[in-house]
Parts: sequence; C-alpha cells; structure tokens
Amino acid sequence: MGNIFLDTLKGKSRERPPVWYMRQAGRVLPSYCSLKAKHSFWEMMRNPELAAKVTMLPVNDLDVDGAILFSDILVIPHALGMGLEFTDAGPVFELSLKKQAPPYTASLKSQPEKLNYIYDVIRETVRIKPADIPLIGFCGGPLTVLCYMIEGLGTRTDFPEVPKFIYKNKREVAKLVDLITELSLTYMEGQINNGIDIFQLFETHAGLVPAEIYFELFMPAVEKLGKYAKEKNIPFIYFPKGLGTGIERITPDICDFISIDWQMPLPDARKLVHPEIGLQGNLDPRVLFAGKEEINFALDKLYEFGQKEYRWIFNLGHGFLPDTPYENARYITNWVKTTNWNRR
Ligand code: 1CP
Repeated sequence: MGNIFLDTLKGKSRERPPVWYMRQAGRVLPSYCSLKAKHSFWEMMRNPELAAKVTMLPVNDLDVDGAILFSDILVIPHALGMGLEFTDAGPVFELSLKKQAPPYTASLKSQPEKLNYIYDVIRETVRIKPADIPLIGFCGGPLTVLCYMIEGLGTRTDFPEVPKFIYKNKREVAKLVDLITELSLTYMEGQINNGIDIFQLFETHAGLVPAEIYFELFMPAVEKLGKYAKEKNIPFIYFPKGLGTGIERITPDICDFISIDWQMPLPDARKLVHPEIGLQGNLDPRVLFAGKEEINFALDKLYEFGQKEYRWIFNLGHGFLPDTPYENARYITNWVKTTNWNRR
C-alpha cells in the first residue's frame, strides 16, 4: 500500500479518508502564533528554514496527512511588480488596479525570479519532512488573484468594485488573466520541479461573478493549469468556492478533485460533479466554534458520505478562521483517523 493521500487521489479505496485542512498552518496553531509574535509574515515566508518549519507544524501538532507550503496566493501580483505589504489588517497593495487607468497591464511586468525564494522553501521542506507526508503546492485562481489586484486590500473580501470592473473592461480583463496565468504556470512548474507532490488551486472568490462569466473569462485559464499538472503527473485539486451548480460543468481534463465549499452538501455535490472527479471537503469551519454535540452532528453527516465514497479527502469547506479553538481541530483529526469507516 502506498501513501493514503496519494492513493485516494489516484482513486484507490483505502480504510479511511486522508485529512488535511485549508489554512492549517497560519491560523489555528498555538505554535504558529508564538512564532508570529517574533517574526513578520514576509520574514517567515522568505526564510527557507522558518517557512519549512511552519509548513511542518500542522503535521506535528494536528497530525494531518499532508503539508501545505507556507506561502500566499499574493506572491503572483507581487512578482508582476505590484508593491505589497502584509499588515495586521491583511494584505495591502501600494497601487491597486482600480486606481489606475487603462491599459491596466501597462504597470505590470512578469518577474518570475521574484518567486525563486519559494523554491528554496520547497527544497528545504522536502529535506526535513517525513517521506510519507506529501507536500501540497498551490497558487490562487485567476479571478481570486485579480480581485486583490483590482481592489488592493485584503480585509474586505466582498470586492464590490470587481464585478463592475470586469463588466466594464472585458477585453482588458482577458489580458490580465493571461498575464496571471502565464506566471502561475511558470510558478507551478517551479514548484513541481522542486518537489511538491500535489497542487491545489485556491479560487476562493469564484462565486463573485455569475457562472457564465466565470466559465467565459476564467475557466480556460484553470484548464491550462490543470492540463499542465496532468502532463507532469501531479494530482490537481481545484477549490472554486461559491461556483454552486456550475461545478457540474467541470470536466476531468480540468482537475482530478474538486474541493467543495460548506454551502453545498457533499451528496448533492456528488450528484452534480463528473463521476471521474473526486471530492474534497466540506466541514463548515465555523462549526469548530461550537460545542462537541454540534461538532459530532456535523461529523456524523460526513461519516455517512465517507463510508460509501472513497474518492474523498476530508477537509473544511473553507480555511480555518482566526481564533479557531485548537483542541477542536485536534479532536476532528483524531476522529477521522480513529473512526472505523466500515469500507469494503
Ligand atoms: O495553512 C496556511 O496558512 C498555508 C499557507 C497559506 C495559504 C494556502 C496562506 C498563508 N495563505 C494562503 C492562501 C490565501 N491567501 C487565500 C486562499 C485561501 C482562502 O481563501 O483562505 C487567500 C484569499 C489569501 C489572501 C490573504 N493572505 C489574506 C486575506 C484573506 C484571508 O484569508 O484572510 C490574508 C490576511 C493573507 C495573509 C496570510 N497568508 C497566509 C497567512 C498565514 C497570512 C496571515 C499572516 C499572519 O499570520 O499575519
């Protein structure tokens, strides 16, 4: 038998689902918070020893089956030349696109060498991690990355200007998406060449525009990324949060697994999603603030699903929220790993 995470991604039936959590490093761990008190986020990300150490914290503290690279989706706009700061109130860009005039691509220039330090982090992580823990690489989806570039700051995540900007500037948006996608492909190649085992695309704001617009302007870019991962034999997980019933239009050449948000029950997602595509998700991260009874109720529902569905990775329906009680995260991992899933 191989690794439980990679086996599941390949469609092999295992005794339980693999488990990891979106945002497992930066939000829930007391060990992360104490490091954060001493170093800024940029500092941690750019120091290969520190970033590799943070990448491995959830494996040690939460006992998850995979490690996710400690970095951020906003490294792409930064490597397109946008000034970026991570403040206590979230990321802030020096000059957002909405404050500029067309052509919006004029101020951007692809500088792939600005991503080189992340490859050092990956190599250091591969050096220190146990061989049976796969490393997940990632980048942001084209719409999500564009949202931050247009709006310029990260504390407000409703992005009121973005749909208007897209409707007003469709042609320009297509050019911006091309720029983001080309650099994301280079970045993905770098991550793969330096040792990641799995790739996840975080399209957190897929639900911001109607599905037709998403499929017209952004899905071709996702398809390029997915096809490249397939060529390189790297399993590709796609998280299109808020896409709703649009997930039924995703084909197996785009991705191997879809990460389902907490708005859609997994059995409904299973009916909609192409049978060759596996599922990941979708515990509501807010349930972790509830008492044990309510947590157990949510877990029981996932148990019903996971007993029959072996092409499924246990995860949240979106990342951990700040201040999530650590004991509850531990409790859930332990539950996934010690439950008898009664699979045959
Ligand atoms: O577990 C991990 O933390 C792994 C690394 C990781 C990942 C996968 C970070 C570190 N960020 C991300 C992805 C990311 N970043 C997304 C997509 C996933 C999601 O929706 O949660 C998005 C939208 C961002 C943008 C971002 N970066 C924000 C604003 C939105 C938000 O999620 O709050 C913020 C505050 C950041 C900074 C950031 N990135 C990562 C950390 C640990 C931090 C906070 C730095 C700190 O500790 O102060």
